[in-house]
Amino acid sequence: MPDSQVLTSRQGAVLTLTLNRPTALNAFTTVMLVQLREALEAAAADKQVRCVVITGAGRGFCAGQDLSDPAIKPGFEPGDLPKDIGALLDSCYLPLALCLRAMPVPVIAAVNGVAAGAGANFALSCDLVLAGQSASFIQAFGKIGLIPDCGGSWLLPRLVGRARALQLTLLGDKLPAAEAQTMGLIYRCLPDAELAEAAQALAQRLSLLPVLALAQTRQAFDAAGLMDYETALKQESLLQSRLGFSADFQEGAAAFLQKRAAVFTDR
Ligand code: LHQ
Repeated sequence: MPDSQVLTSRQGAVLTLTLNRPTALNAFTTVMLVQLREALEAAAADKQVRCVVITGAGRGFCAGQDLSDPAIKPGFEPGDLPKDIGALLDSCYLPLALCLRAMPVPVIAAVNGVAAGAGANFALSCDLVLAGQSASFIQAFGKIGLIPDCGGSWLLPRLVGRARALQLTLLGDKLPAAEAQTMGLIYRCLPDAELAEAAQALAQRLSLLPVLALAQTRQAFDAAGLMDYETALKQESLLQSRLGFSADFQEGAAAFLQKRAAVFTDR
């Protein structure tokens, strides 16, 4: 679709989704949020896709919610009533975030420029976050009178601890990608010119691994965060039991014993 706000391209088993509103730094419109979720759902249903990369067109990754979108735009005339932002979260952000966290394959964010507000938290919700040196992360919510959304309230303290999460969100300062790596917020900061190729190489590498187990690792981490130790151990037994019957485990163990490269096929 030429006027799509989310572009898709395939390289082998890797699907790349590009947020495509470069003149507005790829700020999320209602249309883009729906197209992004639909693209992720299509990837989840397509057994040929074994890894997804998400990036932005132009100089930004995503500037968060488009504040001029009719769904939330404030009225400028006396008597204009505010819109219900919670309704937009419920209808668009919540299903998108849940879809991302339930993806049956690894998802890489290739953050090519500024990631602000919900754009930052969407990127940080991906499994591995690569960022170009000129990229930055801004928890822009407080400056416009909101709290961190798109999973940020859950994710940020878990990623960097309460003190740093509060620093990032209360102050809302621009965090350069290199510092984001140092504080453990993201996986890796790279020279801008290397980002796209590095993201593809990482995605190709992941696509050759048993992606079923990789996706379930993310789900096990997420669920274990809410469990006591013994319950987490029992969850490990249950998930491991299921994976033990998978073709990928049979293949992985056999390939090791037969001293050959494994070929994984499960999804
Ligand atoms: C934008 C935006 C934008 C529209 C840049 N909207 N046009 C909130 C409400 C409802 C429901 C769900 O959840 C949320 C969560 C959120 O995401 S709240 C946070 C929303 N985002 C922001 O507050 C960030 C606003 N943007 C900025 O502070 C700056 O644009 C940053 C720091 C991201 C980049 O600054 P610059 O590099 O100096 O670029 P710029 O400001 O010149 O922006 C370029 C263009 O993009 C410009 O348009 P123009 O026509 O003047 O060239 C901006 O108006 C437009 N743009 N962000 N969120």
